[in-house]
Amino acid sequence: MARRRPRRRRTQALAALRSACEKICQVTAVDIFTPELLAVDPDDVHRALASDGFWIFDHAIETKFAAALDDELGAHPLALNVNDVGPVRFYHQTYFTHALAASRPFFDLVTHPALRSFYRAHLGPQFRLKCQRYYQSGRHHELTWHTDDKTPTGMRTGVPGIGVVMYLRDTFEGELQVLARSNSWSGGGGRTEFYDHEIHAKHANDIVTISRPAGALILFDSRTLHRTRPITLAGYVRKSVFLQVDADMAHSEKIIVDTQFIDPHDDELLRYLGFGMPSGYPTMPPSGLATLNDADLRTIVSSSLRLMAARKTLGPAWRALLAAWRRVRPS
Ligand SMILES: O=C(O)CCC(=O)C(=O)O
Repeated sequence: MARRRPRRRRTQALAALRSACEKICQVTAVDIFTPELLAVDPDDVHRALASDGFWIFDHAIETKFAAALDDELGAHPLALNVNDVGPVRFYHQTYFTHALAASRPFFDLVTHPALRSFYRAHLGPQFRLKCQRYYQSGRHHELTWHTDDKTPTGMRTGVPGIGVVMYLRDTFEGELQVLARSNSWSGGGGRTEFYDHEIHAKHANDIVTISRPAGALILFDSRTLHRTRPITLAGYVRKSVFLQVDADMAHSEKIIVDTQFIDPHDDELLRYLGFGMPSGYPTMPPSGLATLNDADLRTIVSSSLRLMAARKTLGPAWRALLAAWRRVRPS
């Protein structure tokens, strides 16, 4: 009798360990990038970024991986009074900025050696993750023409950098648009924001609308003008990953990461994630109560009212029952 219990516990512990290992194996067994992407010569990417200002690879992310990542991160509820990282609502968008602290697959994607080889080819050995996000964009979202070589207050920095967009679902609405070769002239006037009408008037022939199926990978030079085409289709939600990487080692948004994902012997990884370096830039977007949408507010109000009503009615009834039980229970 005395020996059976520990053995059962050991068996349970072994079963739990086996199931945890299986889970890890399942995650790592799913390839992130396609063999075609892994065969790309980083120097070709560099040449395209330098001459055209952007580079597109259609079937870069394995479809299964893209869908699984979207399912995982898209299912997280908003981080409302939860003691963990989670997504926030910003008007027509949902941003999961700190997903490096929530998802191993997201971490493995963002830090993948293939992406790092592209950054190295274009930026040299010193590059750093400036910000990262999984995001969903719904109807009425749009982003005006802009460049990314700037501080959070819009001051041009001139620091070489790369923007990365990955489509997790087919994207034929609200696509990323880039202005071909604008990396060669955008630095001239010191501006980082541009009006739609001036781009259409002066550069209509250079606008590239990147309509692609799930799994597309797009890299653009930080000086390349780009925007998000307005989303007009009711019910449509664009789902993507966005990264900014640049050669400025003294600034980034705050990177929050689950330390168990990190290989402490990978110096380039530690530098990329900014270990021991200043950050200092505010986390985007500046979300708050005012950026929740009407449906969020309705849900919060109705669930709060239900909770308060339950506390006021069931609470006293429960306490009365407990008191009665204490009086009658055998001592
Ligand atoms: O995903 C897009 O369409 C563009 C994202 C972007 O440029 C940004 O968030 O600054």
